[in-house]
This record gives sequence, C-alpha cells and structure tokens, in this order.
Amino acid sequence: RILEHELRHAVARGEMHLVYQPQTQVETGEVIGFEVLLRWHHPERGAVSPAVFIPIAEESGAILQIGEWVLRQACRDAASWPNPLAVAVNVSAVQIHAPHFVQLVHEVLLQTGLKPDRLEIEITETALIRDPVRALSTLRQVKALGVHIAMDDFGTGYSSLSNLRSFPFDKIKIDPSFIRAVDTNEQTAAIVRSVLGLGRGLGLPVLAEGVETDAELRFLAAENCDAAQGYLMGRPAPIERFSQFTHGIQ
Ligand code: G
Ligand code: G
Ligand code: MN
Ligand code: NA
Repeated sequence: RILEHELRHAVARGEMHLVYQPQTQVETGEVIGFEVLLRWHHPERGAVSPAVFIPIAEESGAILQIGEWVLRQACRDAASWPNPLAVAVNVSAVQIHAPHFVQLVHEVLLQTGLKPDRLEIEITETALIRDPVRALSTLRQVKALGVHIAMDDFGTGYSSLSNLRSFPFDKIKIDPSFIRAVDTNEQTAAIVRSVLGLGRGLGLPVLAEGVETDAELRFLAAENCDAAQGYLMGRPAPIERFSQFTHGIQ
C-alpha cells in the first residue's frame, strides 16, 4: 500500500511532528503535564490522521521506528520543562512486545536526562491481550525504572476489571465517550461515578479525557475526579504554544 511505503520515510523526511495537550488538576486547574500526540503532514495528502496511519504503522512494523522517534523527542522536550511537569506518551502493542522496549526507554531517559517519574506511558487494554504474560513482564520492568503507566481509553474495547488488578497501572484515563454529556445523561454519570469509585478504592488517580464544557468539568470537580484533559483546557498544539507553563513563568 502507498501509505505504508511513505510512512517508512516520513520521519527521516521530517514530515512528522508532535503536538501537546495539557492535563490539569481538576481541583486547582493547575497544569500537571502534557500528552504528546503525533501528527503527519504528508507532502501531497496534507494532514493524515493518526487514527488512519497508526494502524498501518503497526501492521507494517514502522511503528517501532516512529514510536522511538516520538519517545526520544517527547523526553527531550520534557527534560527542559520545570519539575514536576510530566509527559504522557502513547505506546502501541507492537512496541510493548518488541524485544528491546525496556532498554529503549532506559536509554532514552539516560540520554535526555528526564527523571523517570516525569514520563508516563499510555497503554490501551487492547495492547495487553495479545500476550498478557509478556506484556506484564515488560510493564513491570518499565515501572521498575520509575516510569508511570496509565491505562488509556478505559471503558472501551477490551476493558476488563481484572486488568486493573493484574497490571501495574498508576492511573486510569476515562475515554472521552464517557465524558461527553456526563453532566446531563444519568447513565453516563453513573458509569463515570463508578470508575471514580474504582480508582479511589484501588488508590489510582483518574483522568477524564475529552472535557469540552464547563458543565462537564464542574461535574468532575463535584465527583472528586483527579485530573482532566480536553479542548476546554487546551487543544493539542505545538509545545511553543504552552511556553507560559514549560518555561516556568506561571
Ligand atoms: O490526536 P488524535 O485524537 O487524532 O489521535 C488519534 C489516535 O491516535 C489516538 O487514539 C491516539 O492515542 C493515537 N496516537 C496519537 N499519537 C500517537 C503516538 O505517538 N503513538 C501511538 N501509538 N498512538 C498515537
Ligand atoms: O490517546 P488517546 O486515544 O486518548 O487520544 C486522545 C485523542 O483525543 C487525541 O487524538 C485528541 O485529539 C482527542 N481529544 C483531546 N481532547 C478532546 C476533546 O475535548 N474532545 C474530543 N472530541 N477529542 C479530544
Ligand atoms: Mn492517549
Ligand atoms: Na484515550
């Protein structure tokens, strides 16, 4: 396929770049970190969505090279931010199951000087099902480095409560589909309340993704949700846009 061939050269040709989206503490509104999101500007096609090219990169194996570039660039950026601002990097199943993933993370932390506890890797449950034994071993080793691990898109896909018990997660990220209209839909509200209770019971902070309105944020504050991310607090943008935080002025 065309995209697959072009993907393999996209990093080397400088067609990929990173955008960052702020994550805030619900109670104070303080920015606590940023999720890094990959963007591909194709010379002819223009912007190609990661929802389109990430699956192709995973099938072709190109995600290994692309993911390494994302991790290195994100850690390099974050190393210059004031402590304790954190960076959250999406990591796909193919990367988790690759032989040298732990070594790569270790090496990138050493090279960039980023403190391990300021890096969070985001993993969906789908990434765990292919080889759960191997995934567990890898995640334990990553955690032993001091890196944090977030369960991404919680509530969708292959969600299983047993994953929360079996894998060493440090945070739960509730999928945006549960935040949409959480303030007006009683069923959605009940589900979000129960996830917050689950987090509390397990001692895991919960971050709500896809917060777009004040009413959604007020609901989350009233229910003691720990953290939030969404267009309301900030759209994904080049890191320069957030210099008031990353340069420690505010
Ligand atoms: O930013 P956007 O909402 O368009 O991202 C769409 C999807 O692509 C999301 O599920 C997101 O997790 C995924 N994604 C974005 N950047 C990366 C990345 O660097 N690595 C991986 N594996 N997935 C990413
Ligand atoms: O990695 P993950 O699947 O969580 O990807 C997060 C995606 O959610 C990103 O692609 C980002 O562009 C998108 N996103 C972030 N904030 C919002 C929001 O407030 N509303 C919607 N609809 N999407 C969002
Ligand atoms: Mn994510
Ligand atoms: Na998500």
